[in-house]
Amino acid sequence: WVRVATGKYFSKKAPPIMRNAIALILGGGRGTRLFPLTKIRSKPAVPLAGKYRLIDIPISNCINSDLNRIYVLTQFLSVSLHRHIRQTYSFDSFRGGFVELLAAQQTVEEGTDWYQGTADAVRKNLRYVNQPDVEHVVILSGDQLYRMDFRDMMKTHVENNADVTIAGIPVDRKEASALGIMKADDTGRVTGFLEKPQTEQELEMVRTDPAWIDAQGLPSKGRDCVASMGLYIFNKQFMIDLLEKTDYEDFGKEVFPTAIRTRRVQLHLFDDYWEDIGTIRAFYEANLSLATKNPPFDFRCMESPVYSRPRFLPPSLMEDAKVSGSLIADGCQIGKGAVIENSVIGLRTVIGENVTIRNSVVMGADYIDSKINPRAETVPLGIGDNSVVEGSILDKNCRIGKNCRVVNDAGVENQGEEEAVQIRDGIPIVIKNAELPDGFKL
Ligand code: ADQ
Ligand code: ADP
Repeated sequence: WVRVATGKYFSKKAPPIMRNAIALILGGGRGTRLFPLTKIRSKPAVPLAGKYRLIDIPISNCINSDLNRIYVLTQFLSVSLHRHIRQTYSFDSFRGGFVELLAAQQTVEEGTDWYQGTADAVRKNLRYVNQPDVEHVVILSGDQLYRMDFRDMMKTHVENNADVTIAGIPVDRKEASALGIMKADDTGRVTGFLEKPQTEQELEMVRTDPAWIDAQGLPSKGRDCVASMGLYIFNKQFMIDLLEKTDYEDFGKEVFPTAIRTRRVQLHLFDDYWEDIGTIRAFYEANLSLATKNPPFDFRCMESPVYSRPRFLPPSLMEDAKVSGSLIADGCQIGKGAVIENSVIGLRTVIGENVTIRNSVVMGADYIDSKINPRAETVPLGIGDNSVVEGSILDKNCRIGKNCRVVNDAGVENQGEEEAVQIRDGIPIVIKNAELPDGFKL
């Protein structure tokens, strides 16, 4: 033990548990499930909760877990993502650390193919993993909303001498077909893993007795499946050997079902809010759930904040609006008579007079329309007077005219590929930079 000037004691023998770990965040495949939000940007750059981006969630979890060496794997590199990372995540030289983007399109040596799957994406970047002081590789998904201290998971991994540890959450069997489902023995060793079981028979093979979950100290509440959360800790050497000797493309489909037979694959149980927001419907619902009194995920957490780019925007101005159950980000201007209910209103949104916005996610704008040199020929940025927006997503920099109606009145499920307004999972989406003329009706 060493006594330092502050009077606190530090043990030289107990290095921080994350010292030899790096994180790889899987920032997205082709991004088709979030299309058209991913039409002109990579998935990690998709705006979330009015002022963040998807990538801020896993990066913040890493930083709050003492994990400061972070790579983000993405299929294509947008200028905005690069700028966001560079301007937000710079570490001081005493603490050290970095957030580095690795884009598929830029890896010439490993071939010009896009990453085929999650394991393939990691394989193509093994040279960053294979550093002398790296012992553990933490692999994370880029499209989930949750708060987790990865030090707890690392503890499970190290104490069990595992080759790989998978974070798992109890779920209802209704959700099982969209997730990797595993079962474990009493020591937490994973003995069965099936990616997205579709039939009753498959489900039976990996089903967990709710009593087993209760016995682990988590209330099962009848849930009889343990789902992989898509978060893994690998021993570096095991991972390198495995990926170099096989051509497995996917962790869930190929790596785990075989690894459990010969290696120690450990389960780390977690039971708190965790949501995969990789589809339009899930993304929409997760955003709206934040605009409630007791949100399932609380951004207001002093101990473990979510970081994002500081922007120095002015507070939002509301003239005489009726706002209920909504998040209003900085720099907005909301006109007289506006009604905003259960919605997320993003940075710099301009809302005209008597506008109604219900159950909608409005992402805001990247800039404020210039008052000095307004572009007279275009519809002004924001939502024009008397317009109605319901149950919709408005991507950034939308120009919606006066007396418009963006509501899925006809109940269409999916529509459009190129249009300014498209429908996915029943949700109208006004794409980025779209301009809707006065009187537009969906
Ligand atoms: P899915 O989410 O269906 O299931 P996948 O499509 O492989 O799996 O995506 C996992 C993560 O990796 C996502 O964040 C995705 O954006 C990203 N990703 C996918 N392909 C990529 C690529 N080529 N390059 C970079 N990033 C890529 C997975 C597991 C399940 C588990 C769920 C939990 O396979 O077992 O239950 O996650 O959400
Ligand atoms: P998105 O990925 O959401 O489509 P953009 O490429 O439009 O994003 O960039 C959005 C962010 O970048 C905004 O926060 C905006 O303020 C900032 N930004 C845009 N242009 C510039 C610029 N030229 N210099 C610095 N920041 C910029």
